[in-house]
Amino acid sequence: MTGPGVELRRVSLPLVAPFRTSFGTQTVREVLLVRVVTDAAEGWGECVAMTSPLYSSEYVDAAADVLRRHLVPALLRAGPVPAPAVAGVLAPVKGHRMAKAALETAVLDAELRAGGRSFARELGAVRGRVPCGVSVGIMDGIPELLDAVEGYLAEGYARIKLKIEPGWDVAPVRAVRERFGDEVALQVDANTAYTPADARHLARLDPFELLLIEQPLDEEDVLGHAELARALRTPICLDESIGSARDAAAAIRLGACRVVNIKPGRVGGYLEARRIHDVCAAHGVPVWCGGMLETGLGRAANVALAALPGFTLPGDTSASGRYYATDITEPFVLDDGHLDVPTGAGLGVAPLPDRLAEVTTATEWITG
Ligand code: OSB
Ligand code: MG
Repeated sequence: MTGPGVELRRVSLPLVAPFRTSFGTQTVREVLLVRVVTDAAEGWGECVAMTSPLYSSEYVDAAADVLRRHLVPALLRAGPVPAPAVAGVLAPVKGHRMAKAALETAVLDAELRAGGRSFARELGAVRGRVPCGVSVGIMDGIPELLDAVEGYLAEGYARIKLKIEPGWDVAPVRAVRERFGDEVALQVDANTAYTPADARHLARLDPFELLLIEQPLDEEDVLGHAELARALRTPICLDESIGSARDAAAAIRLGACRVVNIKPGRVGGYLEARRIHDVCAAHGVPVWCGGMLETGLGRAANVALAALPGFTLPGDTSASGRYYATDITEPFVLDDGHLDVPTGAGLGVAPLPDRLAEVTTATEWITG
């Protein structure tokens, strides 16, 4: 391999337990990794697209296709591009923010590794460790849910998020409150499973003093969220609806959310994620760092982002062991409910070569 190039690598990692949401059940995480090789360094980016387009329109085969056919060729044609200019080079391609985020992250990682600077420092982190929450899937029954929540609380998680859907909402929330008390920081995530006609039903969650309800309505229904917000005491947090800093500004202006879940892999990368953070901070809107079942690579960058000052709520930045028995990097381990922010150059972590080889299902190399 001479000169700059980009590797697309597919890995397949079994989850420690099935993860059920209102849009489906995951048992295996198929991940697309992007490795950018420059004269000075190499860098990694993790694409958060899932196997099927059920959380959002992107999915892993489509991300690989648009990277291979459009995004990587555009980047290689542009010659050496500093990370802040990558988004502009990729802008003629509409959408595909998850694919773009992975490529930009890999370029940024290579740049920072070459310069000996960490993601945390580059993004403006103000903390050395971040408090972590955990996202708890829909279970077969309340006893199974209570066992799962008990285990996570015993591990030290600072906040519990319950996945909900029609038929699994008030009862699990009530059960968790009755068993573990009002002090537990508790929130719910519907992944768009409700409609505006469910407003009165969702108001039944109000007595449980949740931190927030995440994305109850369709991704495109920002106005619907604004109307729902007026019918609920529980603050609305948007996830799927926020694809950019402009989306965040509009949603806040409309009164569609009082909290934002910032998912770097969904908004086109860490630089746009920071702009969302800045917009929210300017409006006094608290944010937290979302997750997409990332490996240690994506987790490292998420934890760095979560150390910015506006991230005042614990994120879905759980320990590696919540997802994978064996991660592709050294595992992130919870300490008193926190994860340490990596301090090494770039992401501060790298894939363990033998482990990476074991879980790799395909690789391809793209050069100009
Ligand atoms: O909506 O936040 C979500 C996982 C996959 C896709 C969407 C979501 C999630 C989670 C888990 O809730 C987040 C994580 O722990 O990585
Ligand atoms: Mg969500």
